[in-house]
Amino acid sequence: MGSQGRDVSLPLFETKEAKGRSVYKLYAFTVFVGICWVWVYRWSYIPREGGRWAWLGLFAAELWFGFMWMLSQSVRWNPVYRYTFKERLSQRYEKELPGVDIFVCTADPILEPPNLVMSTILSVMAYDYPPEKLSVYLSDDGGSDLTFYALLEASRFSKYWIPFCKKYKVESRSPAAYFSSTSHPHVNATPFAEERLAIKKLYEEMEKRMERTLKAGRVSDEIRAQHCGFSEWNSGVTRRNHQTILQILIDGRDTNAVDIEGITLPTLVYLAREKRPQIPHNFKAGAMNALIRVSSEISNGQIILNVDCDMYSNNSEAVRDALCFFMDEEKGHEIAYVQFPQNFDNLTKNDIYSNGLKMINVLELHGMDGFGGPPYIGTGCFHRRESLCGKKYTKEYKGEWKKVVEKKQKESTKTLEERAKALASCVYEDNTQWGKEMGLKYGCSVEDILTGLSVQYKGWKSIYFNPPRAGFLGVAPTTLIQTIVQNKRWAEGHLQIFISKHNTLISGHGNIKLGLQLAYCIYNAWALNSLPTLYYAAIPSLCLLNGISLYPKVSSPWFVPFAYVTVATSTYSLGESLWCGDTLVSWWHSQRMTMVRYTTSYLFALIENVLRISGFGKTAFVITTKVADQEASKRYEQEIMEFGSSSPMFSILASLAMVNLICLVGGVKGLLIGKEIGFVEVFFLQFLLCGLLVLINIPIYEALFFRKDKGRLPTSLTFTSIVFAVLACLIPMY
Ligand SMILES: *[C@@H]1O[C@H](CO)[C@@H](O)[C@H](O)[C@H]1NC(C)=O
Ligand SMILES: CC(=O)N[C@H]1CO[C@H](CO)[C@@H](O)[C@@H]1O
Repeated sequence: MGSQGRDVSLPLFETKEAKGRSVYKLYAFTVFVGICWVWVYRWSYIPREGGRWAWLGLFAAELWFGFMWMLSQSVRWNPVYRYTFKERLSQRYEKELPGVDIFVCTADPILEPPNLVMSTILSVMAYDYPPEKLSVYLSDDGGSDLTFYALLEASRFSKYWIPFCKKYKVESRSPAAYFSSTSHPHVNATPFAEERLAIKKLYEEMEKRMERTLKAGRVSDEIRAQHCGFSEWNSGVTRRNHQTILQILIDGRDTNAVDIEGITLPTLVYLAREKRPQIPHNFKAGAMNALIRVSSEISNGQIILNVDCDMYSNNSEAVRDALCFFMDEEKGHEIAYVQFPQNFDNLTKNDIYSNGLKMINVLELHGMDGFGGPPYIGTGCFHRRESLCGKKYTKEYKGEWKKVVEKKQKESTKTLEERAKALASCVYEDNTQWGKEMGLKYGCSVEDILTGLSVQYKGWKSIYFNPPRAGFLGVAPTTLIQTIVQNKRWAEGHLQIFISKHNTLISGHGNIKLGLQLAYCIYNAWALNSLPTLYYAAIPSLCLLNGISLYPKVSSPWFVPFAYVTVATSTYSLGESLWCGDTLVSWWHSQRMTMVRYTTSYLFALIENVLRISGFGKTAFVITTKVADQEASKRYEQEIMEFGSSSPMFSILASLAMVNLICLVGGVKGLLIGKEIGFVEVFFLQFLLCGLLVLINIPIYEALFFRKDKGRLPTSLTFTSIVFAVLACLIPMY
């Protein structure tokens, strides 16, 4: 690897295992024993009548949850943590750092506002990395001249922004985040403060111009005259029907492409791949594949970074961090991608919709890393170009970083554009392996997961890197329906993988480690949790109402395993949540959101898969909006759940909440009348379950009955949910 003469005895990164795993394993063992006793009890005491079916159903649900609990152990068994040594990288390889191509995908100028996208673009252009080796590509699936215009503005602003960032080592390098954060020294009259003020003014002017144009909905003739690229939109371009539009806004090879200090700028490219109504465009995966090909003509960086358009870089050294893994002399050559966690900067304190994914980010992905690597989660991920393009890993493979060809052809920008354009046409992929064996895979709503998995099947490893200062910060959904829809899309795609030939239990055998095979199943089988959860959230309560006992008495020895499993897993989950950086209240919210996701998102994901297999529905990519109206934003900040429409998903939630309320009231009534001696003793666990469900649903009762704001549940839904709930309560239990 051309490392002669260097001290390569020290690695570029190190890996540490989590501490205290033996205590954890002991705990897990006791819970496992408890679960087995629960099963034994269910099996031994099946009633002959009076609740036989309810009992059997509960048994099935408990079997399922028990197995899911065991699967969830895989990601807790062996978490590992990674640390990088960037000084060593710089000492050994500063001169021969590889080219890095950064892909940003956007799909809609209204849902994903251009100023958000441009902040992302500017933050990655300003990476602490040799600019001649950095190229930034924006794929605009909206095919909108508004986005092109915004990028043009960004390219101009970058001439001021990048030197400013580098001179003063500014963090974060998203201008929006930088200027909106308040923690800046207000020292006047230092050169820094003056320059900062001047740049801030430029930035605000740019923002205003973009806002004005966006509001007008079209680019004014005056602006159109400023760049010949706008002429592409002369010929009736629509979102779904247009030729390839490729514009190299900054050509890094061009000696005139410099910032105000005379330093080279990173290459900046706008791409709207060709779209025709009758030809499937394969959503984000299609856009990524077009970018892979186009970039191979223009810059051909050996490393590809893929970020969502709303996910700015919060750490200018992230590229170097990633390279510490790829360029490590001993282990680097087997690494296909380095995944950063998906962090967010607009979560409220107690994260009401549990969008922070803390448990996954802080714990579970480290667990997967211990078994060969995290999945590719579609953003904040550095890829080795070769592995993303379908190359198989072999023992002989050695990454060659030195071959960085000086691409200083004398070809003009125009000719280069023309040549690259052909690669983004919609017929280019016909009869090729693109979308199958090359690039991102098509036909799955979590194309990223599937792609990462198949890279792992090809023998590559991946790395999860979660530094204390977040590498990337994105925008999380801020309403309930957005959260539910996003989770539905994820669960749907995961289930599609689970029931396909890519299922990790089958195809993974011999390709990836057992721990990883099991870990993938936790997520792949998400949607299947919906039915057992619905069952568990309704039937024990209905049986309480009907006076059918489903759990052991408090005085029975069988009560012990139930109590132990419940208390131990809840306490552990609370502890884990606090350890991951959540608050007590956010843990409680996350319990509610688990219920919500399991009974709505996952149920619909399951239904959609059933429809798809039986040849009805088709998967469609839904972009979650990044804008919310003002009142709703305010409620979000106050952590009030946002409903506001009568989605069928909400009907389920409301009906379920009503069922539990009625059952609890009915149960308490039975208690007061004193139907039986020892009523509480017999029904203790059912009371507990039903009571907890009512407690956790309090925000839903508020939205049904007490709230007056626009985010409440509509009155019609209040009625239907009551009717549904009463009907459910009238069903006799067997
Ligand atoms: C983002 O970067 C800023 C500036 O370095 C830092 O203060 C902040 O903690 C980072 N955010 C996260 C979530 O790590
Ligand atoms: C884009 C967006 O919705 N941003 C919001 C993120 O959340 C903060 C409050 O926590 C809002 O101020 C932002 O407007």
